[in-house]
Amino acid sequence: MANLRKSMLVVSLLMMALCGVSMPAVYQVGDSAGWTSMGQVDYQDWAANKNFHVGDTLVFNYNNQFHNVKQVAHPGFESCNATSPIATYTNGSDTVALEKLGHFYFICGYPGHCQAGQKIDILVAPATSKPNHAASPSTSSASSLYSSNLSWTWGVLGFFLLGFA
Ligand SMILES: [Cu+2]
Repeated sequence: MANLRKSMLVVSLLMMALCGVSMPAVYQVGDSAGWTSMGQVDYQDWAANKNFHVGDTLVFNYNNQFHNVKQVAHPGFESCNATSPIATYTNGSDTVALEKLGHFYFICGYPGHCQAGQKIDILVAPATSKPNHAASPSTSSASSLYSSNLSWTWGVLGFFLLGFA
């Protein structure tokens, strides 16, 4: 029975790997510049070439004497109003889990910093919208959606069988 369990585990892991189920990623906001108002970083540019998925993590690194991180709703993001944040982070090395789909808006709550560009809009998209559809743009999203679902089915099936083997 042990061999069957092992091979089922290998098969299910292999299916998940082959079909491109992406592993959670950790993003340091602004890369080495971190979370700053000094103008070296265009945070919309920084976010624009990344694909954020549920399960990914953001890390905000900054000097907490001069900055903080306020997660706000869309109006607060647009108007740089941090008076009713959804969440506030002040450690200086803050980890934020992206737990659901949709927009996450973050601004610095210090006066003038958001206006100076210390604000970021993170769009968490479904894991199926991978950037690898250059080869056949018209059909690949449908097929990758299918294969991704299939791989999850196999993965779930594999673990289910493991539990009862
Ligand atoms: Cu700031």
